[in-house]
This record gives sequence, C-alpha cells and structure tokens, in this order.
Amino acid sequence: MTYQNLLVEVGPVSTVTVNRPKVLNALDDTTLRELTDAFLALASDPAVRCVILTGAGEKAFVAGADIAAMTEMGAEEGQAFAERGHRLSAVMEGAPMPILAAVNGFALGGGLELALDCDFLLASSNARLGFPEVGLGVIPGLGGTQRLARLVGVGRARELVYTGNVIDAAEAHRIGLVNTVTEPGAVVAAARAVADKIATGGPLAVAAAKRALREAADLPLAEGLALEARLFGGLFATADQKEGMRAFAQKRPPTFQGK
Ligand code: CO8
Repeated sequence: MTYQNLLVEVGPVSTVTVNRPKVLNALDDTTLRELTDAFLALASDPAVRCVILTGAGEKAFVAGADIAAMTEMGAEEGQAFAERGHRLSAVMEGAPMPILAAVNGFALGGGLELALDCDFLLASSNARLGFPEVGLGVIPGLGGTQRLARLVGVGRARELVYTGNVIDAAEAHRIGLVNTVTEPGAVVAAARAVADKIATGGPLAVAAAKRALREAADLPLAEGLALEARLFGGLFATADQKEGMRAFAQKRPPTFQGK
C-alpha cells in the first residue's frame, strides 16, 4: 500500500504513520481519505491482529485538522469535511482489530479526535493534548465533544473544550485520557509491546471484545449485557474457542486460526 500522506507497514501488528511532518501531520481531505482507505484495507486482512497509529517526526502525533485547508470553507464544506472524518471514525471503530494511538507529541483538535477513534491511547511524556478549536472560532468536529466526554466524564470534557487548555501527558494520564506514559521516543515501542500481547489472543475473541466494549457505550446496561451474551455464545461455535480451551487443558500455547 502506498499513500501520499501515510506510511503503512502491514503485518500481524501493523503501523500507520501520518506523514506530513512539515505541518505537524495536520489532517487535510487527502489524509482523511487515505486513512479511511488504509483502515478499510487493514480491517479486511485477517492476518492483521492490531494496528498502531502514530505521527511522523519527533514533534507531533497530529496537530489538528489542516487550518490552511479549512480557513475559507463555507458551512456546507465544513459539514462535509466533518462527515468525511466521521466516515473514518466509523471504519476505525468498526474494524475487527484493536487500534492503539501512540501519541508521540502534539495531539490537538482533530488529532486528539483521531486518537479518540482508537481503542486506547499511549503517550510519550512530551505529548501535549487538547482541543484548541474554540480559539479558532469552531468546535471539535470529528467526534471530540462526544468521545472525550464518554472517556473522561462530561465535566472534564466541558472544561477542556470550553477553555481550549492543552494538557501534558501526566495530566492526561491522571484523568484517564491516556493509559500509559513513556519516555520520549519510546511510545511506539511501548504500543508494540501491548499490540504483540493482544496479537496472542484469539482474533475472533478480541474482535468480539472490541465490539462489546464499543457498542456498550451507546446501549442501556440490559441491552449491553444481552449483546455480550450473544457474542460470548457465538464464540462457542468457533474452532478458536475449542483450541483455546483444549490448549489450556493440554498445558500448551494455543494456535488460533481466526475460525
Ligand atoms: N494545520 C495546518 N498547519 C499546521 C497545523 C494545523 N493544525 N499545526 C501546525 N501547522 C504548521 C504551522 O503552520 C507551521 O507551518 P510553517 O512552518 O509553514 O509556518 C508548521 O506546522 C510548524 O508549526 P509551528 O511553527 O506553529 O510549531 P510550534 O512548535 O511553534 O507550535 C503548535 C506547535 C503549538 C502545535 C502550533 O503549531 C499550533 O498551535 N498548531 C495548531 C493547533 C490547533 O489549533 N489545532 C486544532 C486545529 S482545528 C481542528 O483540528 C478542528 C478539527 C475538526 C475536524 C473535522 C473533521 C476532520
């Protein structure tokens, strides 16, 4: 796979790197389209067990949507741009494998929203995260008002969105926005270690777990539990479940086929 604004390495643990370092990896229309295409391709490859998303260079994960590209947009174009972003979010959230955000620097505006489309975030200690949009006369448009509140609670989300405050990795960790903080330069390696562990699990089980956890955010508890029971039951019709439990009994590591 070759792209203008992305570097993509495909393997059981794949890596997608937003590669526009001169503009701190800002998201323009081409980058949104390419990210959508890349995640669609990775999602349809059963050999891919986990994906790491990061930004090129030392300074930024993604410093936001491309301000130069947005400046002269009208209302319809603005909405269409946001909707293109939402299509990307749907592809990332609907992909069977987990996607980890390795936040290696600035994750601002649409960049933080892109990270929030991932399953969870790891950050290097030099990362800076926030939603500066109100200072530009707009609001987060790639799901930030919705997903930040679901992850860290509505009070903290309101404060971050209304003030535009940019927080450091330690504060992001304290409020539960990022799971892990690493030394500078070590975040992709840390994400890879987590991804390697995820890749040892049964892929159908991991996919079912992703679905249960993602859809739970939108469901009343009783419906979420019913969904969990259906997904749990469905896994007993898979060869992987038999393999996983027999391997346990036989005191050997399982060999999962994704079937
Ligand atoms: N868009 C376009 N270019 C950018 C962006 C951006 N978001 N961020 C940085 N750049 C460019 C700069 O213009 C600069 O270019 P040049 O060298 O040609 O002047 C280059 O990257 C390097 O940046 P700086 O010189 O500014 O670097 P500093 O270290 O001085 O500052 C900052 C780093 C603090 C990150 C600073 O660049 C900054 O504030 N950037 C903007 C951050 C921001 O406001 N982001 C939010 C944008 S709005 C948004 O994301 C809305 C999301 C809606 C999504 C809708 C659906 C997709």
